[in-house]
Amino acid sequence: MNIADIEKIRTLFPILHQEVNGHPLVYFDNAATTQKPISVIEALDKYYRFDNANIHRAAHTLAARSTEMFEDTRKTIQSFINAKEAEECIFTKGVTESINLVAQTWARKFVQAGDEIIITTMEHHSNIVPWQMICEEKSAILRVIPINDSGELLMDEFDKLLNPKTKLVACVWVSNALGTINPVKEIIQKAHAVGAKVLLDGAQACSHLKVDVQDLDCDFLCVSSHKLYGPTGVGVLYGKRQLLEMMPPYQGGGEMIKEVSFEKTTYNEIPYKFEAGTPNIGDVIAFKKALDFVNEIGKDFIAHHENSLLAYFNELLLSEELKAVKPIGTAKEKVSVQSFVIEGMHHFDIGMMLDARGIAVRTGHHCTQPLMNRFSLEGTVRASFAIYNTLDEVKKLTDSLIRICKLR
Ligand code: 7TS
Repeated sequence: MNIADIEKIRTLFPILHQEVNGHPLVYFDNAATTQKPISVIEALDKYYRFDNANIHRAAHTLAARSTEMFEDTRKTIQSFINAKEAEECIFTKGVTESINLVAQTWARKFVQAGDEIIITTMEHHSNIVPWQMICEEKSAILRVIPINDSGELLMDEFDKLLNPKTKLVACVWVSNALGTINPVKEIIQKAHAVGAKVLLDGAQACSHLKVDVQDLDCDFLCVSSHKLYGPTGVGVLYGKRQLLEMMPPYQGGGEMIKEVSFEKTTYNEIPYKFEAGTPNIGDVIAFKKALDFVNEIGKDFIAHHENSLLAYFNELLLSEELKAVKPIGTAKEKVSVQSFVIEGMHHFDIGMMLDARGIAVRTGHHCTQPLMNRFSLEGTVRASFAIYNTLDEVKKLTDSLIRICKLR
């Protein structure tokens, strides 16, 4: 890792250069949302100053310009995830909407009574509740892959759950609470062998890992812009063309139609069939700049730097003064997310004390209540590191934790 490079990257993020509670901000809540580089902020400003117009509809110059930029983001995300075609990338509000879209269209059409959907113990609520809703509606059955104490999937148990009634495996690629990287390629191969489709929740994976949907052969991948240095309110649903074409529309309205009469409406081609109404144009356009930012730095460099932050944090946690700190999520394969608890202290109090020193972490159940139950916890403190974080900041966190541990 080159410290000079990281210092240069930090200059691209205006928000990092401020004091919080009298201390320089240390932002370790990146799994909730990442900060945005200046290129993203300027793209939003430029769009509303010079280019704002509704897309796909008018003959005028601004509309043509904004349509071109909007579709440019689609091409950029296509190559970012290596989809075969840009039309396989549908813009949504985020991962939550991408999952609900598949649940309410594909699953509603193809899941029947007695069919089974498999998820994992470490899913975010957004990859649990939509499937519970469809299972209830269809009298289908939700099955859950258990995990070990390190937070790794028990793949033998997955093998036992798979059967010809399995219609879908909906699985988080990287756990937001534990950081575990799941063996998704193996999961996809095994699921396909029994004829099931696979949806990957890529909310956390896409900012840390290389993504190649053709190599993975996943059927659906859900992506969120705001966890990838882009604006909030933008996500992507990737789906294989053949599947998207078989799916009914999600919402009815403008843009998703070919022709409307009171007797009958015919639907537009993909991706527009799934993009009813005026989308979040400015944020989609700015999302391209976030993808460009990640591409310029490169996933190898990002992974290398983030892994060194995680390794340093875990090394510091071994100190005698921090022996009350218990890491939660110790999988062999993981990204730069570390949950922990301190014996005898409430996670929320720890979060407040860290905030008093300008350190932003997440506390609570991280929208993974069943996972917290698996560890018999109400919640954890979670530090999640991104490309602009430094070893020095990690040291500040452990120094503060030492002080907090002394208060026990
Ligand atoms: N899936 C995972 C694994 C997530 O981490 C999140 C958000 C979502 C789905 C929802 O994504 P969205 O695009 O709809 O926002 N995770 C978190 C978090 O860990 N703390 O705040 C939000």
